[in-house]
Amino acid sequence: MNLNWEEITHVTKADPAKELPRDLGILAGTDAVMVGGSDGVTAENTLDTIRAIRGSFPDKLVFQEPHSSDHVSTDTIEAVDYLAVPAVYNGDREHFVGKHLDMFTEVGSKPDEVFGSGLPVLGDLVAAKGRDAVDRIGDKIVGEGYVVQNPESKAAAVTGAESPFSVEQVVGAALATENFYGFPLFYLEYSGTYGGPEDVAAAARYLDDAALLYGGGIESERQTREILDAGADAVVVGDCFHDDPERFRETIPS
Ligand code: 1GP
Repeated sequence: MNLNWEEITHVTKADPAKELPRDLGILAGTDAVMVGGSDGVTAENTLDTIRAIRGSFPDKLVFQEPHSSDHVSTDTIEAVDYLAVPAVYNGDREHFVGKHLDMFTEVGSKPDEVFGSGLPVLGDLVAAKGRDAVDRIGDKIVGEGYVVQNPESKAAAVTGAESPFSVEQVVGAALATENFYGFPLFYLEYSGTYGGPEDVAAAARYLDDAALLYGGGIESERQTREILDAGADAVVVGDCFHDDPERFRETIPS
């Protein structure tokens, strides 16, 4: 992965199931866009969203954050810079490990279905093509160690994250992200509510290599600053982008 988080402090999360703001010019000051959501997302609406963003900002860094392999297609993979794939530490088995194994099982054993070459595959050829397919997406996949801290959120309902982590557990998850799982990203997800700087400050003290992202309830530059000052590499702003584009502008640090 070749991402420089020194240059990324503000990330916009665009939900493909929601309408985009009429004026996409508001994205000018954001450093990256992450396309993904928990409900009503398909590969088609994901691709439409990616294309709309690319139409206004061809060089904007764009991630797809799929919550299911159904959201991913050859076209979405080609259209984005990176696929950010969450592994939810306080979620159910499916959302921590199950979906990832399923994804690699599919890519390894049915590369044509994933990449659509149309060639018949048998025996060793399957293995060769499976490895090739993984090589093709390997450079794009960014694993995210993920903690969902708002049990009332849709993200928590979808991932089975019923219990938020204590600060000590957040620290443990940050340490495991960097020292055991080797994910390049650690994401504190307060989706829909502002969680404040406490978890961020605790996690930041233990992360040297993994980038620390905070998302949830950010509606002002003051909140953005508070989270960045606590040690996050970047804030992620979602709802406000769709619901209140004028306010969204104010979340971008000047
Ligand atoms: C959601 O972390 C993002 O996945 C952003 O949260 O929608 O509350 O801004 P909000």
